[in-house]
Amino acid sequence: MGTTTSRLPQDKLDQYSKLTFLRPAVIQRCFDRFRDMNEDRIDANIDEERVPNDIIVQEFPELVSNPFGPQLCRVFSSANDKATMNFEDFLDMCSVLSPNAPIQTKADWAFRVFDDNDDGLITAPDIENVVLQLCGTNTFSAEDLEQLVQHVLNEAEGRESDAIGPQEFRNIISRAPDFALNFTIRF
Ligand SMILES: [Ca+2]
Repeated sequence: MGTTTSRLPQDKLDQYSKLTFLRPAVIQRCFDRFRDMNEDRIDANIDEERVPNDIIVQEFPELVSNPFGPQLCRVFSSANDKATMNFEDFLDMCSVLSPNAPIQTKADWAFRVFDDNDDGLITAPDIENVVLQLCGTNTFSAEDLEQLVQHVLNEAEGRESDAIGPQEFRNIISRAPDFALNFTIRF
């Protein structure tokens, strides 16, 4: 009990250091934050402990102020219903959001966040969803929204297009230096 039970075992720490972009001290800090959110605190099996996404979002000021906070948790969740995270899901998210993660890795996960209907392409419904989340539902008329979406798609591909694929998305991100800042949390 006490502080010893909340420390990650050394073998797990070594394993996570190899699998993530995080230093051991940061991994331990992530573990402490995860355990603080977990009311049950089942010590027997770290992998079985799950925390609802909405609690994780609330506990992270960086996520609660991010309009994509809930979707971030969803894409990193290994649960069937995508509504909870275990520690490894949570650590993967922390790793990708860390300043050490390469921008291409951040871009690949951001693609999954924006690909709301999970069909491997960013199309009009996904962009509409992004715009509505960023600007609210009352900002644009349906016609304006449709024009805006088509404009975004055409700008991205540099030609008439109805979808953005993962590679084009990486190219867009590489031209947007602010993107990495918006997809980074310091722990
Ligand atoms: Ca899609």
